[in-house]
Amino acid sequence: MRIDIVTIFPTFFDALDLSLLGKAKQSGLIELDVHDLRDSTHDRHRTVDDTPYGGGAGMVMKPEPWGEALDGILGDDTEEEPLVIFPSPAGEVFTQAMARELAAEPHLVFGCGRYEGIDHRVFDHTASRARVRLVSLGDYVLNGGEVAVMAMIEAIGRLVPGVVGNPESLVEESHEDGLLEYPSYTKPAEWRGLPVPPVLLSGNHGAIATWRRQQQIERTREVRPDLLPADEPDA
Ligand code: 6GU
Repeated sequence: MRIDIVTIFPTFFDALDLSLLGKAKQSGLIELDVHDLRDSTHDRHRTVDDTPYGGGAGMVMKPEPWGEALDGILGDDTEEEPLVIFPSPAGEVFTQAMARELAAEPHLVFGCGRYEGIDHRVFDHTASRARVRLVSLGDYVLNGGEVAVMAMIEAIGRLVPGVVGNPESLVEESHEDGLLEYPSYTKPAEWRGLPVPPVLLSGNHGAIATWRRQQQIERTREVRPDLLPADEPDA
């Protein structure tokens, strides 16, 4: 998978060299390029923002640097049409299902906005030559798209085949089956007076599976009842 990121804070993404994603980059499973939006400016101050037409608080990102930066990235993609994602609190909400969908794309481009957003014509023009999606992490406001894109790339990257060594560890996770994950325990069997639930030491795999399923349903009902299907028999 190829990933391009356009941002005014390229060093933000240095953290992607760490851990699993870093290994995926080194092995070539994920090819990541971070582009400084200011490299596509031509004035002495490398200006990327200006005051909003119609008035109002804050600044808006100018269209010209975005146009030039995206020309450079989209222009040389000859094989498959890239998908351009603009992180935005006004976008559709990012989910595990969306992460799965995006993990199957050969080329993702992330455009990180700052300030009050990007001149809207950038979205319209980009949509005339590539698929475009506005994606939000959730119902709260961040100062810019960088942290959101880091989260999305981590969620997407670990689903790219080969990035996570044991693919089975991807199956039994929160949200993969629509429920929250069951609680996990390791040795010692008793710690600070707290025992591990005895069923987990029983060796009875059927009983363990039933207990874990019950825990998933109970947890989900307590903290995320919105995730429970209406017809969940044990709910
Ligand atoms: Cl994707 N961007 C910003 N700026 N704020 C957000 C967000 C994205 N998702 C939630 N809040």
